[in-house]
Amino acid sequence: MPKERPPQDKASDLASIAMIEKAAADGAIDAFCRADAQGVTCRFGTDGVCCRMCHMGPCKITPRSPLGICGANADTIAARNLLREVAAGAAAHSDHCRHLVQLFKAVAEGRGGDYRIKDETRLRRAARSWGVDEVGLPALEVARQLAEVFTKEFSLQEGKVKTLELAPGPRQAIWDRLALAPRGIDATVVEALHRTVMGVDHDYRNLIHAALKTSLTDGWCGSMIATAIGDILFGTPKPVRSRANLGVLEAKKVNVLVHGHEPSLTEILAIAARDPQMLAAAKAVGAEGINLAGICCTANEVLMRHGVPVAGNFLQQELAIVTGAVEVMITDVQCCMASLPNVARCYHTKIITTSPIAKNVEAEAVEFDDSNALDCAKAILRKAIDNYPNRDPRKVAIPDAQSPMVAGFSNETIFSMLGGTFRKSFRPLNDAIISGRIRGIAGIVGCNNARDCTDAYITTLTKELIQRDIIVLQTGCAAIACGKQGLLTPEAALHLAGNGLREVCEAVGIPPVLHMGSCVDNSRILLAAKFVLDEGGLGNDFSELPAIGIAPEWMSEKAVAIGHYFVASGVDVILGRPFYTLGSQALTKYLCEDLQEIVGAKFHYISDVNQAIETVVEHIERKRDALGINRKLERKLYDMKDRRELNV
Ligand code: BF8
Ligand code: SF4
Repeated sequence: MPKERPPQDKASDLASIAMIEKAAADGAIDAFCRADAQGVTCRFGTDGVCCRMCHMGPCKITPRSPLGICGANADTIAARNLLREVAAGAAAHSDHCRHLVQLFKAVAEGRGGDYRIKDETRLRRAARSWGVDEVGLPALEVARQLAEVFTKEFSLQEGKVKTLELAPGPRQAIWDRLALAPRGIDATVVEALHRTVMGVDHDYRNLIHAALKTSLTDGWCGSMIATAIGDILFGTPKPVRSRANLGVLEAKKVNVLVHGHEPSLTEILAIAARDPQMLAAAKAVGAEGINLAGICCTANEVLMRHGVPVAGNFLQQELAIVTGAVEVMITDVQCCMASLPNVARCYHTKIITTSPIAKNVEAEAVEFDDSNALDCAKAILRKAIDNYPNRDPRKVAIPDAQSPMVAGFSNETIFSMLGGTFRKSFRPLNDAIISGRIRGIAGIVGCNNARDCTDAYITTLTKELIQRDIIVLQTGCAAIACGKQGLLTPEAALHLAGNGLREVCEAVGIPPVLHMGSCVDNSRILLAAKFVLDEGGLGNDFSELPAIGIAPEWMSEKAVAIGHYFVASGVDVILGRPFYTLGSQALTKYLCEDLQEIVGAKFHYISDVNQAIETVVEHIERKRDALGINRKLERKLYDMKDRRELNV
């Protein structure tokens, strides 16, 4: 039997540790147990040299059999596998985007049911960004034309997607020169899959070219549009106070957890949960009210816009159920574990799936209908209310753990916080970086991973970097990990940030770690970097910025796509665990060295947090040197001769 880790090696926060222990006592099997049961990982898998692209295989590469039956070597096989991951990750973000585009189109055409355009200023700004002349047009007409532009981004067969034009000019020129600019999302993802079929692309460099191109349909297209539509329909996030960790669940209320990624359902649930009729129904079963809380990126979406508290990140989805206090967990797409109904069976919790493309044999499926959203949301809430009397008080143990946090840092917010309402500007940030009070910018993003001690790498790295005057931008489960540790409050700046960063944070009233949203909102980080470039004084291209991206505990294929679009944009990326490429020296060298010459950035595989801290600092200081902003002011002692020369 493989060895089981003690709870404190599985998770780094006390609430999670307590629930891991409770799960064991209650007979619930969680992801950590299953990770331990999996034992040592298959080397052919982690090395990326297992190929099942055709049915002569599966083939695996070993010293004795260095070629698959078709002759594909380790380089080809590992690169093909990696490209498929990028295609899957980009497809996930972009399909999520497609759903939002369809909803946006329906709203524009007056078929949007309970959805409206909430932020017309954002709509008009987006229209201008995507080349729609909005002047003099009514909002719905602007939306209709913009929806058409967005729809074309999926179907474009030739040329390149329009969203790329939001990137800085020099980066667009690099993409053009390298033929990296993708055509439509659908065509690009289809091409990626085609190229990985047996007997097509065998050049690992060409396959990575395809991976970078495909990833751009995510970061500089699907995710960018998903963020824009989210803001238009549901409101552009502004700073909002809330709380994070399992302690946000309430013993005397009906607890409803939203989990997944698509914001349309949760937006309406947030409204439905405040409905007086719903509240009366909850009281009628003896509860004091309805408590809506989130898990994963759906949590980030409703947190940013409504201040709805966050119960946890990826690896707390099962642990939330283990509290015994959750009436219903509502899932949609992505990162919702297959195990949820199994864990729920130990308690009274109902798992409800809502997407026709994401069902579970053991869960109840209630299809969510956009055109009848409020009624659907209320029907689901009613199921939660009806389930409240089934709660078994002997099984309830909500950890007394929650930290205050401030989220909602859209770029619009950062602009006005830095520059003031009347002089919105990134200038103070650029000035602080140029003067050295802030050394640089780190984007810490992505998941947590059941094979690691959850959240430990993310939170240690974040604390150490702010201490070294590096401002940290976050999204996804990494942001929630830091929220649980109290790092997302302005007060954290006082205690933990270095002197320079602290001064800046105090002056403008921001935390040293900025929560910028869900994983599709990594597009906000890309745009923040662009606004820094536009402001001037820090180079012309992303590759010149003292900035770096880090995914410390990533696990999802979506993170593979995200890593690629950051590198394709010229931003180095540190990965806390390597891609499945170590079986190919050539491919690993290509990703971690050669790409530097080609796109101006590369990947770093760094599993040790201390080494990651060192690499971040070195990288940022090297970029500062190249920009010439690390120049020491030389103090010259003048003698009489010098003085006479100065006078002439
Ligand atoms: O899209 S960070 S575990 S929830 S994949 Fe998933 Fe990873 Fe969390 Fe959001 Ni992103
Ligand atoms: Fe084997 Fe080649 Fe088929 Fe892959 S594509 S399974 S390496 S024969």
